[in-house]
Amino acid sequence: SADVVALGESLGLLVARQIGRLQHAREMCLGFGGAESNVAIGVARLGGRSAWIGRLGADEIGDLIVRELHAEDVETHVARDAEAPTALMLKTRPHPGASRVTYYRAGQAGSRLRPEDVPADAVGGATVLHVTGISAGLGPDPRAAAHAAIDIARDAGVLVSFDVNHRSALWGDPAEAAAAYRELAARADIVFAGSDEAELLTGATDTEGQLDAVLALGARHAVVKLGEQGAAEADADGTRLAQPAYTVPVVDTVGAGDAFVAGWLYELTRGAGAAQRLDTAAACGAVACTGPGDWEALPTPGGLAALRAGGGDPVR
Ligand code: KDG
Repeated sequence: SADVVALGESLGLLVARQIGRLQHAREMCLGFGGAESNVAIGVARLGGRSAWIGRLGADEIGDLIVRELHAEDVETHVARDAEAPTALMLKTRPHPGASRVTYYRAGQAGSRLRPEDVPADAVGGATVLHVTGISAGLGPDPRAAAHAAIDIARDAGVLVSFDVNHRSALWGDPAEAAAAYRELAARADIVFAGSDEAELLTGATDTEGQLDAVLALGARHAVVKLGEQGAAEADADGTRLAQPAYTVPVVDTVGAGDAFVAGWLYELTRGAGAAQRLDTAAACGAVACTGPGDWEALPTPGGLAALRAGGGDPVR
């Protein structure tokens, strides 16, 4: 069974080759992404055992996602949907250094994930279940599936990890999003959030206040990701740590937050303490920024060693 089981939506990804508006794009590169499968790939790249639970269309984009996850040694538990296609996201660079994502996901297969799609054995046999706020935003069925997976995990003594992963495009009223996130965070042992997401979740504007508020929700570990400022963690046992960021040449920051989570969870499953978890998380987040794509630049142990040695190509 897997150490880390991640549940969520993965989507086909089309990236425009040229700078400019989507309507002027003529060549697109095909791949895939997904916050939760990014985490599963990150754990597998480090040598951990990971699995991904999701719903995909009975189509070739779905086949591509399953094939790529298998190629990355991620175990898959996938419901194939005969009535709805796999979701897509189109990424453009309107101008150098900026990126814009257009989602075609409403009503697609990932939004039809439901509790019956959750394999109880895969969740119950894991060390950690990872879910995100995206599932809550996709609709009532994926939200219920996330809660069903948490029910199984908590009954089986499996740790629950929750990353807010706020996607404003999925929500009308941010207050509705915040309420849904609080419901999930209150059931999690580990809560991850970026600074803005932590403010949405807790109402606190400073990192220390955000960490305290997340612990007050019942989490054992509260982690606020601060991008170039690193990260901060507060644990129910009184541990409080700040982690500086690693400096790397940045190519693409999409997926860095998921890489951070992958490194943190991987170390947790190996029994590492807070300092080691945060350092590996920050290193993974940094290395993930050194190449294009949502998951392609996720580090191997060699990549982490190269980064920590202060040189070399951090990915190979
Ligand atoms: O964190 C990266 C994800 O955002 C990306 O891979 C796609 O899951 C995705 C989303 O909802 O944006």
